[in-house]
Amino acid sequence: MKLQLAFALISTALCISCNNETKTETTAETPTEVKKEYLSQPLVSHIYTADPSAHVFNNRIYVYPSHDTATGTAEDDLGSHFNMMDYHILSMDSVGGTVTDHGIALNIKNIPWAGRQLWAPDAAFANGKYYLYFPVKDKQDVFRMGVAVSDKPEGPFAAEPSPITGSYSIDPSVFKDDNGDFYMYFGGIWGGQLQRWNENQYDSTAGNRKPEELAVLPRMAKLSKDMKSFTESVKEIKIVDETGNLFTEKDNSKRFFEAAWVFKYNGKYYFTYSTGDTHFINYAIGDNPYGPFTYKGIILDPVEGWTNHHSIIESNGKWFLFYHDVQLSGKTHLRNVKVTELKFNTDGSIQKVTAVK
Ligand code: FUB
Repeated sequence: MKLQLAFALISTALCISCNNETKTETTAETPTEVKKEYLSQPLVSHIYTADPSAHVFNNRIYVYPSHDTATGTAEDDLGSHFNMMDYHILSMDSVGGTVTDHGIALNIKNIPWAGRQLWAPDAAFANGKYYLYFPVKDKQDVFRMGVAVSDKPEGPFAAEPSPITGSYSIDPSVFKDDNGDFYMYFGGIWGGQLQRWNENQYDSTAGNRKPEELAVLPRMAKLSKDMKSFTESVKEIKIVDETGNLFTEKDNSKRFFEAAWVFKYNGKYYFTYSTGDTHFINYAIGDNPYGPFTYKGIILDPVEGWTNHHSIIESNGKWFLFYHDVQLSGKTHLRNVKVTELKFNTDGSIQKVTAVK
């Protein structure tokens, strides 16, 4: 705890020169034990960014992150301090190249049904348009998924007047299968409210699962051709162990928490996700987009900060893991996105990444 605090004070001081959103000066003593070795450096340091959803559009890498801001909202277990107001899209011609911030792509004030907290987005290209998918609490404080449309990958995006019918919770992630079908994977427990949704019905009194109970499952639905609605009712996705059993809530280093991301490798579907309170990014493999997915292991060890959220893409024959940590601020809600190469073994398993030592 003491060590974490010291880290926070030092990095806040460093950030004064690189970010106009953190202004608090500090005169902390410099302890010797806080030296960290980072695998990668932040993609940008003039704003705080998190939850990077990366895609290759028109031979360029676009990153759709959350835009973290210091709004002064008090921290609580439901994540109220993650009080984001807009999105900025980042792009680069290749990993390691100059990163462009394209400015505000969508502001919460231009989403008619939105209440508060613009969380982790994703994007897709279809019908000659770019679609930005985002979770935000509606005016009743229930998370829903919205969609906004643009002619350009970097926006600006125009939000549809209402949320996607039947959508709920957080962290939309849109996967395009080889046959052109799109699926949205989503959900997040605790502050993401997924535990309140059973059989697609909302119960504001439903609490977190008890340790012996089956863990809450992530959700998915196929997207319609218009990319603005679901073609089917929302379904649960099974993540099972090698013997086919579902995880219980006490298996919290393996069960789903939030940050779903799906990709295909050698004909197999990889469902990847964060374990939240144990801070891992894990993966499970299946034979079709609906699962079940069999748990295989850890992709990314805990990073600095409470949340762990990622995306995985192939670009120019290499695979990359986009992730975030709190190197610039030391504060859990002021994060910075990063990228590193991801390597597969010949049997399709993934070589685990440790991003900080
Ligand atoms: O950025 C807000 C929330 O924090 C995201 O929706 C979660 O995945 C976690 O990263």
